[in-house]
Amino acid sequence: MILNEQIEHKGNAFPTKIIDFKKDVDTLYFSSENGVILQMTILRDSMFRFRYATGAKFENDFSYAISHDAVRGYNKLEITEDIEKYIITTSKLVCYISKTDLRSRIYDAIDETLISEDELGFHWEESYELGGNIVKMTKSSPNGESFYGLGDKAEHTNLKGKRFQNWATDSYAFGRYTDPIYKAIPFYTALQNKKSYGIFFDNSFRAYFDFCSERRNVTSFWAEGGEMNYYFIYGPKMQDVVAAYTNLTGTPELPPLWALGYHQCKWSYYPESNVKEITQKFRDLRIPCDAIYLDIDYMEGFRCFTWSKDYFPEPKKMVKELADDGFKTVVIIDPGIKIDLEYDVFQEGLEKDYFCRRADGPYMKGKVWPGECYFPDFTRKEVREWWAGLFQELIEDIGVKGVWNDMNEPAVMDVPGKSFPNDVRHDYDGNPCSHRKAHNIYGMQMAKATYMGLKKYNYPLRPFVITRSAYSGTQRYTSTWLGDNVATWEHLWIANVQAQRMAMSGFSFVGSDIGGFAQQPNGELYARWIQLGIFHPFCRTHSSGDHGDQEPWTFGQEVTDVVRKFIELRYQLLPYLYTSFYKYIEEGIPMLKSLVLFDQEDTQTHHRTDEFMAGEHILACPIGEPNAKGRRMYIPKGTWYNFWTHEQVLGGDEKWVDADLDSMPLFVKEGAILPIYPVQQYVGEKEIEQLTLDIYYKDGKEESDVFEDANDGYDYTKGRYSLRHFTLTGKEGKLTIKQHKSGSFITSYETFKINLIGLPFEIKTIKIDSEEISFEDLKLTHRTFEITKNFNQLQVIG
Ligand code: MIG
Repeated sequence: MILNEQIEHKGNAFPTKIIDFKKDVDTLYFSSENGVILQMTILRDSMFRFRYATGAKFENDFSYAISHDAVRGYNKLEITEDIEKYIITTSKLVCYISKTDLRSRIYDAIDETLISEDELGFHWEESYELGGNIVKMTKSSPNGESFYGLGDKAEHTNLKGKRFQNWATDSYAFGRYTDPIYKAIPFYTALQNKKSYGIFFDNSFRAYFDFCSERRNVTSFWAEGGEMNYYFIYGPKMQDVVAAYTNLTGTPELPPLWALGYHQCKWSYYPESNVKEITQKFRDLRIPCDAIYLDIDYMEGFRCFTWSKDYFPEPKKMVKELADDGFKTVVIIDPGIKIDLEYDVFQEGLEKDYFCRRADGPYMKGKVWPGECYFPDFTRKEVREWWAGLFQELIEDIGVKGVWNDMNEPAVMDVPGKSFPNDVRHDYDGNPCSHRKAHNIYGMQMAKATYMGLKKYNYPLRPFVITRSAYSGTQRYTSTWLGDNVATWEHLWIANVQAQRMAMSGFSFVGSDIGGFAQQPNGELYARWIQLGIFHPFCRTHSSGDHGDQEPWTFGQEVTDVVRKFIELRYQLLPYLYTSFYKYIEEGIPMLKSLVLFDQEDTQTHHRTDEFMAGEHILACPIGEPNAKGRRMYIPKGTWYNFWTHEQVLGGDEKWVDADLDSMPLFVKEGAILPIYPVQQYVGEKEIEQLTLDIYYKDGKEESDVFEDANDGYDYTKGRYSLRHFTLTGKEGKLTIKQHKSGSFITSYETFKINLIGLPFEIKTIKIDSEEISFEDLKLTHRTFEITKNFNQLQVIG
């Protein structure tokens, strides 16, 4: 490991005193005597961008991460100066820029507490061999500060005391301490004194983050090239920091609802008869499933966009038969294109000069599954359009519904570094560069090109893409899985923290290979992993072929029943899950929340790893070891209901929770209204005839939403959705639920089935919109009754 100190001694340069200041609307320029310019942009009252040039000139301002739809604008901007500093004031923050060395210091504008300050601040080292600078930033970190985020790191949720590297890497059978791995997401949040801010270091070169690992009270980040270019985002609520970052880097479209169903995968299901056997078994055993995956063996010699004539002689027919049985077919597509003059994709790529080249002109040649390959330069618009076009047959004609992009770190076999050499050239959309700069965004641009193809040929239905590699902003185009994990209990823990971490890094549509990719789980581990997986936005069992079977029925009757029970639960919770997806894309609220994100005021949450919120109202915690009859877990402050027993629990400390193999610790926040669908074997199997609302009584107020639409297509973007906003108020013998509905979509059902849970009184009267309704009309049995979906106010009176 290179120590900062060693680097510092190699000849760091620092900005000197400010000799010029200019303001251009929302952007400020501070120039130092030695030619450094700090460009500071006020994006929001709580979001500043800091960008530094050395040598008096900035690079072309280009980023793959930033969304075109990012919100911009502030209420207040005031700039003053005194003898030592410039003072920039917005309605949320006050920032000092030191006149002697450009260092910044940021305060909360309201209570004037210090939020963050540069230690050495920006400095750099010239990189003679490769050109440009190694750009560095150090900030002071007070005792007690914690750090979160940073994409897919397999470590403890709280990153304090550790150092990480961002360099997308194929990491078969990675472990808790393997770093870097598949993704490069240079965004983290910090929490100190109950206040949170975030840093997004938008630089795609190999980058490092040190969270008080080398020096106790210093956090630093640096990159091997490019500019020091970062965004400072203030909360003080961490959830607002994450939402603002998510807005800045963008959110996806709604996925088709089937994409939130259960998916089954293996490397590889083939031939066709094997695929049919698997799908048939799901239906026979009545285990819901929406998608079946084909791994690399479906192709002819691993050539992308071909089908093996032996294994899949009639793909269109097979895909149709699967579709008739409620299965969507998802296929893998890798970036490597086999060098084969008879192969049309290769020929065309060669003819049109779409493949990446080495610095001196030869093609980038690397070995992957098909053997020697060339690789498209997805950082060129023309190449992405060509790639998108290659999906026409697969999607439009054959009827494939989703595509899975693997090996896009990019991975190359049997070479040092397991990827392209640094000198490989990329267009970087008109900003030609070496692989040093393009490596971390290569997978993202491939996934984007794939997304464009699916969007075009699946229209008017929605695309579904999965990627293994990602940079910030990739969530706009695709879902993701966490790579080649292992069937061990430790990996169940890793999958849990990785998914939480991805969600707090703006990328909610994430899931692990359930059961583990390498090696084979026993039934108990598989069942416990399914229990975790059904709360992840992307829910797929996947495993490598050489370690035995991994289907829900592989491990005997007891496990099969447990797995069915939990997959059924996922299908019942689909409207809840879909609603949380909607809140994610509309408001940037992560679909999974580590407890620190849920209640940062409670310091007990700052070091928790296992418990998490799935959506707004469900608290889940997987069982993480064998032979458990339950576990201890931290229940956050507030009142909760045990999901299974409906027993009320007061949070604020650790508690033992029973959970035999057929159960798991699950709690519902009091006041929640959970929308429930009937079990279906796949999305769309049944028309929903009634929506069940499980209402968890609260003495007080709580809000819930239910989002529904046509489950696919783009009508929702034209207002054809149904968003029900419920406000529940419970007090002294009276429970009131108000419904506000927006959107013009008409749901298929006419009535709600109401289940009242935890109601502390006997029901004497029920009123809908102030009118008393007879119990007979309501079909009241105990605390369950049916009412019209169109009520404005429901009152249950004791
Ligand atoms: O070198 O396509 O992570 O999900 O099954 C292995 C075969 C290539 C790695 C992926 C995995 C996939 C496998 N792939």
